[in-house]
Amino acid sequence: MKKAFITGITGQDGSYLAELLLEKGYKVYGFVRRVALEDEQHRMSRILHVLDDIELIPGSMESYPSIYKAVSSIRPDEIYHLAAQSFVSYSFQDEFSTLQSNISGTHYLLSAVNDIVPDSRFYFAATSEMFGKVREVPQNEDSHFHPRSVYGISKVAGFDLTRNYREAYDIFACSGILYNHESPRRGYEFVTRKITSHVAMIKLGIKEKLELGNLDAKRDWGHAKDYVDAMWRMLQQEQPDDYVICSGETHSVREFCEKAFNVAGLDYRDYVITSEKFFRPAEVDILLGDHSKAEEMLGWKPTVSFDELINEMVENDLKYYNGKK
Ligand code: F7E
Repeated sequence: MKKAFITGITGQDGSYLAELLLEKGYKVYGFVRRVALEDEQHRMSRILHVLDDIELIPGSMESYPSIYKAVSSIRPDEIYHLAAQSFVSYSFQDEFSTLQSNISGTHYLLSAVNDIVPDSRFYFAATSEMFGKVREVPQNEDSHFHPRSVYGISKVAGFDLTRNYREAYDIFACSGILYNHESPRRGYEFVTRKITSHVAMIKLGIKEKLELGNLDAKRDWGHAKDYVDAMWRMLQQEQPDDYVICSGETHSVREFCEKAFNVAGLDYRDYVITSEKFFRPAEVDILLGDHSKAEEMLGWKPTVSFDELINEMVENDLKYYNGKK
């Protein structure tokens, strides 16, 4: 039985990936903070339904010894490194801890993998935020990096570390350059879930308004469930490589609002207000990816459309808040 080790297993992607790997017959191990183990209902809400089928190892991406111990005890065949401080806005408020945990955490894990299981396969969660202030539209694997946040900077460093372990030590290490990916399991701080949860609360009379920042930013949004499948495919290839994973469409935050409010029969212009406090010191104006390489090499392409994604998220939040009333 193949063994997979997932960091960030309690997050949106970690939970979908754990389900996928269990379906494929893997033994799944997750790396979690000790506090999560003490507060299952909240911190592990996305993986409660698979808790009996997986094994959780307590530790921290800030502690090399805990990472070393976890990798030594599991000796995984595949490692999926998803853990990160991933909220771009927060990275402006706490630059130092974002850099520390995102860069050192990745470096510690790569180093432990190289020492203990050099023949295993390693996946790094890179991001379209590395492109930042883009020079070309759409972007592909060869596009220039110009990150616009400390989060983006930390991911460029993680990407370079991953590539360097591949080139210097022959580790089977891949990076998925994933564009925004959403689902009903998305955290409430990200704009899509913030919008769909507010649509539901406004529809049900729990809230009156939705305060947002830049409505003109454009993103390439896909479904997280599709994207974790691409991660797995990368590690099944003959050669390690890096891939852009995206929907190949770009839409503005305003368009997302319009469609999400429409699902509930509302007009976003009656409820959305903008506030300076949600604008970023440096914004990524437009992201649009080209997934030709993934399609050709991995046989991967997205299966959920923009409209389907929005419908699923709004319906889910309507059901959730209805149950709370
Ligand atoms: O913002 C604008 C905001 O926070 C999207 C992460 O998973 O995807 C995500 O990063 C856009 C930005 O995601 C609000 O200014 C307007 O232009 O949902 P977001 P993100 O920053 O694109 C990439 C691929 C990652 O790697 C990241 O880890 O929406 N926006 N008003 C707002 N954003 C938020 N959060 N809240 C607002 O009120």
